[in-house]
Amino acid sequence: MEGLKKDVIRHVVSSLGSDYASKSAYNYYNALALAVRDRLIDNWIKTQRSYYDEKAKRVYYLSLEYLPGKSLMNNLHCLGIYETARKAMSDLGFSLEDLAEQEWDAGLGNGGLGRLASCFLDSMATLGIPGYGYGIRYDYGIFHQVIEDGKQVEQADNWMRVGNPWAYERGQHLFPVRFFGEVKNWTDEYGRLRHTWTAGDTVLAMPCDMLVPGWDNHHVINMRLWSARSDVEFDLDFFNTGNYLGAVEEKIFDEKISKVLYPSDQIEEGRELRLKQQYFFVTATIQDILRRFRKKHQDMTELPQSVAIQLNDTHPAIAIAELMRILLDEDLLDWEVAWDICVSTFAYTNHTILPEALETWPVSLLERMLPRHMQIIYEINARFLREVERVARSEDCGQLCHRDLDHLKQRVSLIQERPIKSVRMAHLAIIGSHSVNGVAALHTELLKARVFDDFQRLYPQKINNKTNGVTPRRWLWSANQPLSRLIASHIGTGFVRNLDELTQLEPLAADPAFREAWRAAKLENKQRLQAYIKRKLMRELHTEHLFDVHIKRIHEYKRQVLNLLHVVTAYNRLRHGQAADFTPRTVFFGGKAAPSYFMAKRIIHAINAVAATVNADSRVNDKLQVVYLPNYCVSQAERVIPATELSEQISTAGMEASGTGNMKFALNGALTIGTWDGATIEMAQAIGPELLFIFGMREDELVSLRQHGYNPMLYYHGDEELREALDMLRSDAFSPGQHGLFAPLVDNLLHGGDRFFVLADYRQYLGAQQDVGRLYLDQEEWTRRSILNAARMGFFSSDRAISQYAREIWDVAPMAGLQNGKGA
Ligand code: RUG
Repeated sequence: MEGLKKDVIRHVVSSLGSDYASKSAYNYYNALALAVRDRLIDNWIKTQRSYYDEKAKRVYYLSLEYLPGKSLMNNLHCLGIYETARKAMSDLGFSLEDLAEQEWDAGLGNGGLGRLASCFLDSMATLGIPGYGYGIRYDYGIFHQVIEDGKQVEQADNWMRVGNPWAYERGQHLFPVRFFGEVKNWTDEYGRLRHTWTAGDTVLAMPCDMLVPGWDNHHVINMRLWSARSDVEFDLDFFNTGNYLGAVEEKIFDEKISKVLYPSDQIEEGRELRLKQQYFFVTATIQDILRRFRKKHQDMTELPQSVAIQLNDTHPAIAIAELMRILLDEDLLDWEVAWDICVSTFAYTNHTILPEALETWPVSLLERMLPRHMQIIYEINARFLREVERVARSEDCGQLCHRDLDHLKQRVSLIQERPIKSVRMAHLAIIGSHSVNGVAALHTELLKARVFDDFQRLYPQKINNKTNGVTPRRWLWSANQPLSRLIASHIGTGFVRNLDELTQLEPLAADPAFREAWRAAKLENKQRLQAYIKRKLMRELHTEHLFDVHIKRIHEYKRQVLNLLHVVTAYNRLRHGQAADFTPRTVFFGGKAAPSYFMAKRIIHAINAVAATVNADSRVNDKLQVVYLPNYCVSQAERVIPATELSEQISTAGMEASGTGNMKFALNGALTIGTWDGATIEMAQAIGPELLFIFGMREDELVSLRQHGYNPMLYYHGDEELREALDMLRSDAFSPGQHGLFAPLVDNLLHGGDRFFVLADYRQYLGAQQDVGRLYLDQEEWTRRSILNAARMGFFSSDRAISQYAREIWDVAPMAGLQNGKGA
């Protein structure tokens, strides 16, 4: 402890240039972070060296998004120095918890996809997999959400303003990134046509490394994030003519590439700068990967034995064309050889079946910005379509009908002709990869049967499932110390590394004393949340209420509106005196809406309007409260999830690819009210469906309902309570003086086809909520189920997911000496 204290003081003085006696929390947080980083860097260097020494096959995880959140607590726990740090900082006059608050969330992602990437890096580090995360170091992460007059207002997330003590910026290792320009043809000595791309503009990519430690194993992996730097400090011509601003303009323009994260989620914006970001990140990453590979290899055909590249969604899919370009134009390999290398190296994870989220890029844009890549994509397509023809005509192509060949070719082509001629990035990713995986069992089945059915017939082995998982280090141990300590006191701490060990809790569910202790841990977390809400929102929570929580991105398919209709119905019952047996509850909502997503923003407004009415109504507000948690982010989730008793996972069946919040809640002992969707299905199967509140129509039932003509008006006319709730929303009951403010929401349901079947599931949802209320009154039974939920979550560890990727996709083994946890 004395060593840590000394290091902290030294950093306050020599790294931060401050007086250690000034006792600024900001300085002491930074100094502590630097002292922790010092303890990571040696192991990071040793880890990187060991990869070379052991000629390890490396995994590169390419993701345009990460959501690490805050690093301090997690890193202290991983290093096993949490208690030491707590005492050291207390000696120095600080509470560790307060210091941790000084850190800004690294919000370099939109939601589940980015958080999954961060969980995966944590698991690679813990399992000893030689892995690297690659991404972009956005200067501005996901916007900061404030709620003003009930509406979302976006503010810039200037997370770098106060510096980032965790990152090493490596200004000496810059990689050139080229755009635009032209392609020249030439003939090589064997008479083969070759191509050289002479680019118009060049930008530089600077690596910023953030260290990701494993759990108690000395294995520290790297998350390398690229930051754009101009290759001109200033233009001398301008400078000489006295035009200083002109001289720096180009520099500012170039550095714009990594300025800001695109805040869309499941809605592709298709903007030129976004494509620039994708290529910027991909080419710098591929250059870095090949630089490392070439240190030990001359023969490029050995690449797939040494390197596995996982594409997190289609965002980095242009990497396939980029690697082909390098192999063809720089290494001068033949097409077939280069293509084999690519396909054997790349693997692609799909995260959605929503058509509006499947990326396409206009051919005209690609031709201008990346002319050589567009040529390569055309060539990949031509060869692929010839192959499709061959397979379709072959005897063994069971279901493929060659009479339908033209249609088939149009459907699978990399190029879509309408509405504008574009490249389908998902098709590029599928064709250029040896593995395509979905993220939960149902999602993968839908990929095979619906979205990519043609590809499933063409390549029956390619599409596979890897159900998502979450890291128990952050989402149980670090976020929920009261519960973790209780668990550890009964079954030891092995569960942090091997989550299956939680099954040892099962017999304890029958022990009243253990149940009481379990409830006490939950209460402690509820009180902690109460204090937080009081501080942030100046609201008093009732901790004896059932805490019912719906936090995730705001999207129509996630059906926050269904939850809101339940709230309005409960409100009506209470004020009409029809709810004598109502179990008091506080309903929490939280989440960000994409700034361009009108309906999602209106949903936020409606939730806040209903909250204002309900909370102000003294007839009901001792029994029903609604809280909107502004600026939902990783660190907020770490506070809210441990305090949650009911987890809302109510997406339209078939629409949520997996969900990972669902796993975090159950792991922390919340019971789930949910639809038969995403990974909630597998959770119900692992836990026992009777221990969750499952309701609603299933995916195949919805398909058939749609086919037979779904008429939401029938539900409206046939259900008095539903009608009352919708009419209130449409009128000014929640928006005094602003008649019709929420009419777009209601009209969308009643006259817009209710694409997400809110009305079809309303009555069943109400029934399930009634079951929830009833069960909550029986605290012994509730607690028993809560314990069993947590005890059966072992499968949903990201360690299990990463082990499957490593074995079944990457063919990568953990580093010797690390399999059992402890490092050398
Ligand atoms: O919506 C999905 C979630 O269901 C899933 O759990 C998560 C991680 O796999 O990815 C989310 N997602 C999908 N985020 N962006 C997309 C589409 O690009």
